[in-house]
Amino acid sequence: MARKKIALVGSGNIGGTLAHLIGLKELGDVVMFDIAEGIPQGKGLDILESTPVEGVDARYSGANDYSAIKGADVVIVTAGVPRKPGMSRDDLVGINLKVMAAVGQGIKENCPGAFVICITNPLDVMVWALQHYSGVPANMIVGMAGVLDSARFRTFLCEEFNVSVEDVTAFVLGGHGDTMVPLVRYSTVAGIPLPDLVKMGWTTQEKLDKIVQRTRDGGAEIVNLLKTGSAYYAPAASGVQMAEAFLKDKKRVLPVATLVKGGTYGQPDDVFVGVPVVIGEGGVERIVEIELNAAEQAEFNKSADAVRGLVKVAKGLMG
Ligand code: A3D
Repeated sequence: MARKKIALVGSGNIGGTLAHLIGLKELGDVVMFDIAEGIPQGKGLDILESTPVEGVDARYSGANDYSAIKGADVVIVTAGVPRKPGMSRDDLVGINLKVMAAVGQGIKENCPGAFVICITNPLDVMVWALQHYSGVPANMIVGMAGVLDSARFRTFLCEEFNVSVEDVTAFVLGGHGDTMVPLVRYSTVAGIPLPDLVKMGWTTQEKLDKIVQRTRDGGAEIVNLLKTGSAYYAPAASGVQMAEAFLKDKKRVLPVATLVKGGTYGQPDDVFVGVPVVIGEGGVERIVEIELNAAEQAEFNKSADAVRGLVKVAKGLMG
């Protein structure tokens, strides 16, 4: 059986980390693409030269021409510009929209059957734009945000409770932005929901509220520390988990940005936004619609409306 082909469109900080992790996990052969000449070729060769040390088999190549992604099984898109201190994700919409137009065309011409994972910000709007430009069916295109936001939430909860990362689960819904909705009721330590842990005296409501806010600000916290760009280790790990779920038909239940339509999650019209889904060989095989209480639904609606607002801005720019 031939190895799977994974195309990374964008070979910057996240692209390079994705390439490294994919090799370490032996998920397939990697093609790195970028408009910057020499970067995908250089990073690809560097990582290839690490494979004998690691004892993993994966081929690497780099390219500046979209024909290199022909026949890819998975495409992970990080092409574009990250934010700098003082910028919001939404400030990137104009510049990264043009990038999605080019990437979408490249996918359409070379690998329209691929499972596409978008990471470029502002996330939910870029997934919408990439689907528009690539024509990939809605079940085969997702945005990475919820896995990362949940991982940040889980990290802070592990620190608070001093328990293993393996025993903390968390759900973050909504758009990837200031309006994201960390779901406290559905987040647990070994199955015990967070509100119960407050009752058990493991933490206080006040501390929990602070953790929720830190999760919302998780991206900005890193941007302010790095000053020259945004997070890339955890975003890459999150993207790889989603790719693995598809490639190995794992049926993982993961929060991703997907097309929510037909009244699902109480939405009046179609919108790409973060909800839990099952990912397997069919891409998004099912949306998991959990019951929200009135406050959670209101927060989710606000988040979905923020995405709609930005899609409107994007449509205006597209003319
Ligand atoms: P960076 O290291 O700058 O890499 C981006 C790469 O894209 C660079 O190598 C560019 O040369 C390349 N590029 C620019 N335009 C094009 C184009 N038209 N075609 C192909 N390649 C192009 O950034 P990064 O890797 O740190 O971040 C990439 C994106 O991910 C940014 O938009 C970030 O905002 C976003 N991001 C999203 C999350 C989420 O959780 C959704 C987290 C962190 C970063």
